[in-house]
Amino acid sequence: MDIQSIKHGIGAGNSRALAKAISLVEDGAEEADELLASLDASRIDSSAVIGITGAPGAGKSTLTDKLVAVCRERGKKVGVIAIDPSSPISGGAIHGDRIRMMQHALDTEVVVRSMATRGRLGGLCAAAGAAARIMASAGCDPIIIETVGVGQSEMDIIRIADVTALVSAPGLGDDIQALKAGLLEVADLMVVNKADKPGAEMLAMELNEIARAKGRQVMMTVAAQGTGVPELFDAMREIFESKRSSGERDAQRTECRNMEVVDWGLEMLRPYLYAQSQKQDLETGGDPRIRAKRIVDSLLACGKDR
Ligand SMILES: Nc1nc2c(ncn2[C@@H]2O[C@H](COP(=O)(O)OP(=O)(O)OP(=O)(O)O)[C@@H](O)[C@H]2O)c(=O)[nH]1
Ligand SMILES: [Mg+2]
Repeated sequence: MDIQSIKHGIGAGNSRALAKAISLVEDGAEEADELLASLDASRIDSSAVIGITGAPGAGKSTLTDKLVAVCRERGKKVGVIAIDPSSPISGGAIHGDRIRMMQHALDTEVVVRSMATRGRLGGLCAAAGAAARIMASAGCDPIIIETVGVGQSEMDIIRIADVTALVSAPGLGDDIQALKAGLLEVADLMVVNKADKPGAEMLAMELNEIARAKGRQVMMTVAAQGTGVPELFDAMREIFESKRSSGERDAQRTECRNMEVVDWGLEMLRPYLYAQSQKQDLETGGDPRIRAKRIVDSLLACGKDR
């Protein structure tokens, strides 16, 4: 598939062209720039990026799957980006996610992409941000970004997504304490999944106290049955629209773009830094931190001469 047909294919919403485009960007191909420059800004602007994050085993993948089903019932084309903290090869978590997505496997209006975080120099912003924009250009709205596990990737997701839901469930033990500390501060709404299990009401009440103080809502779902999922989708869409009209969404996206520039920049610099270090090692040696500073200083001095 040549670059012209990929560009044309994205505009026409062709899933194969879309997948190819994301691969070109991930592989750092020459044509990636031309492709990214040709994306549809108005589609990118109107498409909602939804983040699903939370405790391991809370039901994020099940919920994502059901959100996809709700979108499909409403005739929407959906993009899903699954963030995998493990390597692309071991891929244990992703395997399960893939299986759960099987019911949408033959649906060309559902585009699923998984992305590994391990081995990535910067955060997730670069890879996932570009993928989300390509999906949006191909007509996906919303784009759902789902994380696995707790860690740095969660904060990145919250940056990339316009609206983020923090998913918890009864019976997960101490995880909730960790959630309370950090992520509750930044998530747009909280979901108590597994509302069919004992302890769900109690958990919702606990979260409600925190949520009320922050002006956030707590919603209950039984993702396994799809209960509460259409309501959750509506609530997320509503938050998206209100953030869009208040300008908050634009401010968030601007911040995310800046982070993305940093990510890309670091990724592009990596081979140069490595090569310089190899050279330096033979000539001078010294402590790695000092060597790094020397390389960066000389790079910055070059920039000033221009
Ligand atoms: N009882 C009950 N079980 C559920 C519900 N939603 C999901 N589960 C089950 O909970 C388990 C974990 O669900 P996942 O969707 O894989 O959870 P996850 O948050 O994606 O898990 P990780 O990706 O490993 O962090 C699975 O066995 C689901 O079938 C629910 O609403 N009620
Ligand atoms: Mg999962």
